[in-house]
Formats: sequence, C-alpha cells, structure tokens
Amino acid sequence: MYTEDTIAAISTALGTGGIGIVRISGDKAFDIADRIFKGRTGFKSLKSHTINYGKIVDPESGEVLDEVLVAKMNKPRTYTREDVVEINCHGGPVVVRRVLELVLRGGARLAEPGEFTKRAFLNGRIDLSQAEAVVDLINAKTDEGTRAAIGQLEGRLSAKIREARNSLIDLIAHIEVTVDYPEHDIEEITGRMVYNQIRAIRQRLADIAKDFDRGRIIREGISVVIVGRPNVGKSSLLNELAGKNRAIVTDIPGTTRDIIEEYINIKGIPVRIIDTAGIRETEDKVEKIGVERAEKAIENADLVIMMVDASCGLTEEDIRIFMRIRKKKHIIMINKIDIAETEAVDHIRDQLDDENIITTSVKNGTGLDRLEDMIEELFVEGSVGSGDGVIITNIRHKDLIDKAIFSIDQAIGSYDGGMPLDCLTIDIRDAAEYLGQITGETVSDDVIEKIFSSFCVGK
Ligand SMILES: Nc1nc2c(ncn2[C@@H]2O[C@H](COP(=O)(O)OP(=O)(O)OP(=O)(O)O)[C@@H](O)[C@H]2O)c(=O)[nH]1
Ligand SMILES: [Mg+2]
Repeated sequence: MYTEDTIAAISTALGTGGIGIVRISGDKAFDIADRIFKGRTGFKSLKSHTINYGKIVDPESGEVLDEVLVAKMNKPRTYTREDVVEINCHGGPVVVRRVLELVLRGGARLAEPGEFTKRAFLNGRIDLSQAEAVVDLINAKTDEGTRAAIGQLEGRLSAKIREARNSLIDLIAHIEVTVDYPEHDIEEITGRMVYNQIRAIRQRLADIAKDFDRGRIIREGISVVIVGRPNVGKSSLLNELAGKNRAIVTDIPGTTRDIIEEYINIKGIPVRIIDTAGIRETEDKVEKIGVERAEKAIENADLVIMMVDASCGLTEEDIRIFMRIRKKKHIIMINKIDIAETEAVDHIRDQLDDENIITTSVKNGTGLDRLEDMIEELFVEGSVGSGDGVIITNIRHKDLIDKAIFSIDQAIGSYDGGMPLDCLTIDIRDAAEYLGQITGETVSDDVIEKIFSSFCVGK
C-alpha cells in the first residue's frame, strides 16, 4: 500500500459559514488530534466512525480555540483509506485557520489541491476516472451534470472501460496461444473469433464516445444569441425565458443598445442567453456599436435564435440577417402571431423555407414550449441520462477512447489485409493501453499530477 506523510487542509469553502471543517489524513492523524482535542475522554479512546463533542486547546498556551465536533475514522473505511480526522469548527475563517495551524504545528503537512482524493486513488479505493468525477461533481452547474458525474463516480464508466480492456487482453492471450501452436485450422478459427470480438468491442467503445458531445453540453452548457430587427420582441423573449424583467422592453425600435446576458436552464442544459441590439442601418453612434456587438455575438454563439415580426412581413433587413445566420445552427422564430394574419405567417414561412421555423407569441406565451423542445433536439440526441447512464464528459477520456478505436481499426485493417494474426497484437495492445489510461491502470505520473492539480485544496 502507498504510504505518505500526514496531510491536513480546510475542506469547507473559505469565508464565514455555519461550520468549517479541518480534515487530517495519514498515520499521524490520531496522534495530532489526541494532543489538541479535549473531550469527555481522550481522543484515542473514541470509537471509530463516531462524532464527538469537545474543545480544541492549544497544548502550549492552554488557550481554547473553539468548541468542536470531531469525527474519528479508522483506516481503511475512509475517504483516503488512511486514518482520517475531521474537526467541525464554528465557521469563522479565523477560527478554522487557527485550528489548521495547530494541526500543522502538530506534524501534518498542508495538503496540495486534490491530495485527499489522490490518496483515495493511489490507495486503490477509486480509479482515476472516478477521481475525475469528484471534480465534475463539485463543479456541476445543473442536475443533469450532477447525475452524469455521480454515474461516473459510482464507477459505471470504469466498469465499461475495464470490461472492454479485459476483453482485449483476453484476445491477445488467445492469439499468443495460437501462434505458439501453429496448426493451420486453429489459426483460422481463432482469427475469425478475434475478428468478430474486436469488432464488437469497437462498437461498444464507439457507443460510449458518441455520447461525449452530449456530456460536454451537459457540463459546459451552450451559448444562445437572440438576433433580429429592432422591435421584433428579442428582449421580451429574454425576459420570458429568464423569468424576470432583465432587459428593458418598449415599443420604440432601438431600445436595446448593448449585449444583455442571463444564465438559464433549459431542460437540464445550462444556457447562456444573450439579447442583442436590433440589427439595422443606423446613424446613431451608440446604436451602431450595439449592432456591431450583435454581429460579433452571432459568430461566437452555439445557437442563433433569429426573430422576425409576423405582423410586418419579411423586410430586406430580415433577409440580410437570415443570410448571415443561415449557416450557423439556428432557429427562426416568427413572433407576434397574436396580431398577425395566418396567411401572413404562412407567407413568411414559405419565403424563408427553412427547417427550423417556429411560430410564437412571446406576449401570450404561445410556442415557447416548442422553442425549448427544439433547443433540446438540436443539442441533445435522445433524452439525457437514458440507457445505462454512462455519459462521458471528460475530454481526456474521449481522446483516449478515440485512440483506442483508431488502434482497433488498424488491427481490423491488418486482418482484412491478410496479415498473420500476431501482427494484430501490437495494435490490440495499444488499444488496451489507452483504455488503461482512463481508469489509471496504465497512466503515467505526470498525467496523474496534472489531473489532481485541477482540484481545490481540501478535497
Ligand atoms: N403583440 C405582441 N407584441 C409583442 C410580442 N413580443 C413582444 N411584443 C412587443 O413588441 C415591442 C418590442 O419588444 P422588445 O422585446 O423590446 O423588442 P426588441 O426586439 O428587444 O427591440 P429592440 O431592443 O429595439 O431591438 C414591445 O412593445 C413588446 O411588448 C408578441 O408576441 N406579440
Ligand atoms: Mg431589445
């Protein structure tokens, strides 16, 4: 087992809170706690996995630093698989820091970012992809993101990857046996078996990789910009989606002059929604800058919602804006249908002849459900969290799966090209190696360093 010095850190967020937790992990954790904790009995006689009331006292000055609850956890049933002590202090930042200082003086070292989780990994309690899920979980912004991270933390991705990797290793063993006993028909039978199995493994990996974009969107969200001529109802839409009067709405064209952003949640997808100044030729200096910003926002967006006013019919300006956004992922919203003739709406529809057209009245709230559905359809194939719940969100994992698939394709190519079986083993071995890097079985130290440095201190 991996052993190291004893580490400590403040595990709760900095600032004033109800409680603040100092966490200690390592062989000296109980000795250190014993010296500074004064309870009904000594620390060492406390039972494991219990929470106990007492005081933290500076052993040198005798000063009482805080009244605390202390959790004692004997290894190996702990987060790090080492002895762990958690001191629950009253939340003031000064108190918690002084308790930590006392612990450090007692012989612990300040933990590096992610070091507790790193120990959980090095001591074999979790694998690398599970450790990475801890970061995702901490940073998750939506329920869906949280669910994806939990799935990974529970080891669902690891199980699939490990299964695929083991199958590859089995295949290598088969091939090697065959090569050692080179009777022709055995080689042929093994060859077909290897070929079929490797294709099945490839398919499984491709299925996992397919979900990556979905995973990324769940985690990072998308940016959506609302554009259109002045007065079509862009700011009204922003306000409606955000559920508050964020932007000024008037019947005067040119009301919005600048970019206005809000963060909202559409069907579990975090969305940064941007309202812009109505696009038109203008001599007004401020409005002109606003229009330029709107055009810039189009470039950077994942999705453009272009609104047109059903009651005015299409204008040249509308067509110009449409030509500009047509190549991007977009939704056309024919708005104000409450005051427009049906024929007029149909006419606009025919003129634009676009797949993603919806008709709405932001004023009456009609058609907005359809807008949300369409956003979901455009970015999320199938419902999120469906199937067995394995969603990869991590670019490192995606990269490695892609590399493994590439190596498998090389092996398949060799087989199709009539190469002898043992030529396939090099590529199969590479594929297994890449998969091992996801779970951490074959990963190098600097990759591990890099992953854990993205954690916060105390986790
Ligand atoms: N009848 C009707 N009026 C609407 C609808 N949506 C918005 N409006 C009105 O249209 C006017 C302009 O709305 P805004 O949301 O300010 O339009 P905008 O596109 O942001 O305008 P600019 O900021 O000038 O570019 C306001 O009077 C709204 O109340 C709708 O669906 N039906
Ligand atoms: Mg506006």
